[in-house]
Amino acid sequence: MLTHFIGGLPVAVGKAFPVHDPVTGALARQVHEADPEIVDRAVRAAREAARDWAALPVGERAGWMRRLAEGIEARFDDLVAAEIADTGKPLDQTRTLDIPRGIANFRAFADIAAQRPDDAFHLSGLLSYTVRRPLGVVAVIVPWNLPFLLMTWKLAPALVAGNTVVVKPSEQTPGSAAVFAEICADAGLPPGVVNIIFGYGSAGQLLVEHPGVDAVTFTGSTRTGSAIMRTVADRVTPISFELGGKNAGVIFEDCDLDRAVEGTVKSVFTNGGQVCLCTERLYVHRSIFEEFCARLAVRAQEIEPQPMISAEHREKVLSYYALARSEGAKVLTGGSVPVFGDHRDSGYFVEPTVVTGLSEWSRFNREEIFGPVCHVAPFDSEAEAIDLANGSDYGLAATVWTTSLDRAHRVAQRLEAGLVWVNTWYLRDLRTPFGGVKLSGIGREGGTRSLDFYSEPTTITIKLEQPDA
Ligand code: 6OD
Repeated sequence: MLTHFIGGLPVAVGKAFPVHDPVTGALARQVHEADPEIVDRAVRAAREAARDWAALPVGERAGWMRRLAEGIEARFDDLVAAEIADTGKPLDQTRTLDIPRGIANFRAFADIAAQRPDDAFHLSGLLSYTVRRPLGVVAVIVPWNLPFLLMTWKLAPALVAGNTVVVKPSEQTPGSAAVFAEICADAGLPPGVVNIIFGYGSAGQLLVEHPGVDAVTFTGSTRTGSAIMRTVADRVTPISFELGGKNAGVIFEDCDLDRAVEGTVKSVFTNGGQVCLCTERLYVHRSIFEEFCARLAVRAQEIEPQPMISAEHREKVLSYYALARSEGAKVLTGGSVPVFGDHRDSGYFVEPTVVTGLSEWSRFNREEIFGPVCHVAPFDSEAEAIDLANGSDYGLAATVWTTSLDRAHRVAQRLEAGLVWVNTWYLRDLRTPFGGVKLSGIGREGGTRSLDFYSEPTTITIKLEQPDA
């Protein structure tokens, strides 16, 4: 049974809750559920550790981040196994993306923090400079789609900036966080610097409303994000949110069609479409629309389906497939549940699906589905494509496929999204600002933006007396 990790120790308190294997639907593990007392213990442990951790020179904290990266390398196979057990992700993706990004996150933020200069401003007779202080205890609330990647993406900058943390992974994906707790303990990380509690959204709610929490970082749905905002509003707690997306892909007639099809296959279907950056709305120039649709549909049929995270999430995705049919969409491929004839038939799979013919105002084209599915629509001009792509309440990511350099810049700069990839998708430089506009989030993390969020500057201004001439 998985236990909480508080003050450097496993804590086996709380009733058990089940985690199911998405591939088969079978019970995979039991986990202790945090109650109010456990949440309080975790926040107190983090507060007790906060002063000494913040007092360490940044170079020493960076050294701890590098030791954690080494710990992840040493437990690589255990982390891969834990992540796959909870999510049903493909082995190859887990080995090349999810777990390596944990290592990269700790190394990148160690380097960025250790090398970061402080600000200094000189103005006749005045010298001002800033010192940055950590916020204190950060609540880190992690979703189920990229559990280890996103936990470490938040932990590394929060810790290196001098904060202590209480992490609440998704109830569906506690496994890699439990292995990470062992890595922290084995590395000898000071007790209380990292605390991990397990439970449902109710445990997350207890955590963010705890008065000992100084900041909240969250990746997940817009609905949960706005509930957290309401909870912390009275205490004016700093928040950093990366929320939902309804990301557009714009495919111009001058694109390299092979690259555009393959890149779009990745951007729609990676992780079963369960990445907030996945493309769900495609706009394709009318002159290549039929060919693009046909090729995308063929490639979608070749994809190995990946399970949805839960039976409930599968029902949600299937409800959009039904909606598309009820509104008269043309289903180019998929639209149903695959039949394997083996143990996977009791898992949470849906078919990779491509549809056309729906109105831009359909809920199918306006709401985040978070499954292996996209809608494809034609456009006639660059201006129309930009309007269509921007016609969303969300603004996280977009892709543009063109061989024209001018067009690439022109269009990318007019798209209302925090992230635009041109002729590629989800290639990351961890130093860049990362986050969304509109309903897709508040704030940016990444590089020094993360360190800015996880610390606050104090400006010190000194009047310099001028010697008499
Ligand atoms: O790659 C990242 O750093 C990141 N924050 C990815 C977020 C994916 C959301 O599903």
